[in-house]
Amino acid sequence: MSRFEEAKKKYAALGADAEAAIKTLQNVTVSMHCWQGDDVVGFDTADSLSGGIQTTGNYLGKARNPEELMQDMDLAFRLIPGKKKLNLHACYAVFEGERADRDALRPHHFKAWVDFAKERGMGIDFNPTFFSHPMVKDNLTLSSPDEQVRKFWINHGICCLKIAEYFAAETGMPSVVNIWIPDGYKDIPADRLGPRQRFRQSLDEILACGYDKSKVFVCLESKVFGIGLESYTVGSSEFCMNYVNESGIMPLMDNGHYHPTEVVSDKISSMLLFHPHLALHITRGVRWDSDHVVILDDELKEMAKEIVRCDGLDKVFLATDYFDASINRISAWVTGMRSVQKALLSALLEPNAKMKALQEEGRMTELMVCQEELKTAPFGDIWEEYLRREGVEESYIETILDYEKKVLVNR
Ligand code: RNT
Ligand code: ZN
Repeated sequence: MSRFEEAKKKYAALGADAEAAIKTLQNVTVSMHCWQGDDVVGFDTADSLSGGIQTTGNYLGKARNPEELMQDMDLAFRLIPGKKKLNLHACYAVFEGERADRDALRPHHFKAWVDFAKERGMGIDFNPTFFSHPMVKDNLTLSSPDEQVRKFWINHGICCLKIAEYFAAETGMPSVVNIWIPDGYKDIPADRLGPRQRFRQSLDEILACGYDKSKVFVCLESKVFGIGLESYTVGSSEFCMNYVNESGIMPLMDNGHYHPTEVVSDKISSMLLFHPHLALHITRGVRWDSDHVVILDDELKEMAKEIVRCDGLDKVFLATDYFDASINRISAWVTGMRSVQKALLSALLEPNAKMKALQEEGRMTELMVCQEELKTAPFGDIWEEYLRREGVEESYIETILDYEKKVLVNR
């Protein structure tokens, strides 16, 4: 009997169906963020990264233009199993000749990405870029008291909704548009209400532009603090939660954006109870940094379990979001995306109906033993079979180091 067949039997004895788990995972889409490939630089301004986020490290081979970024993403896609979607930021516009500022971006500035996605059968998610730009004034964008600044960024938001409509029309797949602003203060402000009133007003103005809600799903991402913006964040959790409830848009939770002992895994069930959809930015927070490469750690596994247990695979939009400039950037993509899939597969390999019944019958002793037994079940054999069926090689480090030697060192 093959290792897979053996493992399948062991899972069956625990009450889980390995064949069904693999089939389900093969239909889950994960959106891969383009910005790991060039340390969130983009192609549209000479401004360095700002907005309370930071990349550290200067590993060789950063993508310097659209061609290099696409080439690197292609290698990552080849090494990642499952269905993928492309997640773009507005600062990745590809200009041919004439350039456009953020408030004047048009669909044709993203044609190269549409061609890229269509050739690979992928949809495109999108993010307005409210940072790394001279119109960010005193660390404020949509919440700025300067009307000219605020209007500039409202126009940027509206441009992005139009571009997302174009993505959806061209690829035939809906586009998730995530609004995240870095706005905040380093030190204690005197007025916490004013910026939030203006942010609310700005969001209302963006959403009033009239976009196709059947194809473009707008979401709002909260944050607890940014680097250099430690004392006050306009788009806090409470602001964003209330705003999405009022406006009917989708919440986005980034698991690097909460207090260190707070976990997004515990929030997923509550969010799905009150929202038809939830978007996630999957990352790994380490002390002050919210954006380390995703690995298969306990919290990632708990998040995946919650999505599966809440029957949320069709309701949750999964996207990666992290940036590490200190290691090979392609390996960062592959490790993070594979980790998300590993966590989902492992969650799908749990006998959830049986465990739920144990909980309801108050049989907590048996529930604990069952959960502990699952931890040493032969997960690796099922993962290998999944990779084999997806036609993806198991080990990826050699391929990446080879590409580093042949391509990346020459940049
Ligand atoms: C920043 C947010 C945001 C960004 C991207 C680049 O803290 O997580 O999602 O990471 O927009
Ligand atoms: Zn995020």
